[in-house]
Amino acid sequence: MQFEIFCRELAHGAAMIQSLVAGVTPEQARVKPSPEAWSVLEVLGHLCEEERGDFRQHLARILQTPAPPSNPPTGTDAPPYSEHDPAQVLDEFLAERQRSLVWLRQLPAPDWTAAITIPFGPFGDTMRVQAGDMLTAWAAHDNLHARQLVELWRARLLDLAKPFGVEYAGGW
Ligand code: NI
Repeated sequence: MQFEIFCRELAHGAAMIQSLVAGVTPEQARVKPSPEAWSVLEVLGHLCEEERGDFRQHLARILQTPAPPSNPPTGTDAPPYSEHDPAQVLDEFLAERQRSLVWLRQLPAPDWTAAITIPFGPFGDTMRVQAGDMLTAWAAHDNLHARQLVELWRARLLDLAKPFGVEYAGGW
């Protein structure tokens, strides 16, 4: 397990997400390019929730160690992210990621092959997950939503470009 490299990947992942939403106005952050597509704000809200309540909580459970406290605590009655300021949601995500990294780096000799079986997917399936799977999936989750933010960036650019076109850039 290349633990320190994965810690750095998680740090870079947060920086990448911050870059991908740079310059997005609060109005643009609420735009959904299609009814089923997420807005930038929804992606940021999801990343915040996942940071607080998913990866590090599951990793802590697998390693049988306490997870770091979240701010606000998970499960509290906060208003939905659609009512929040996108810049504030981004800051919350970055602060939670920082907490995660401090927590990860103080773990004493984690057993990356330790495993639990957890619910997975919408159809009541379960999955056996090792600690190493959970850490690497955490970084891959940043990657997945970065791709989504690139698609949103593209949609925003096309809109901003009007009445001009971006065909000269090459095929998408
Ligand atoms: Ni996700």
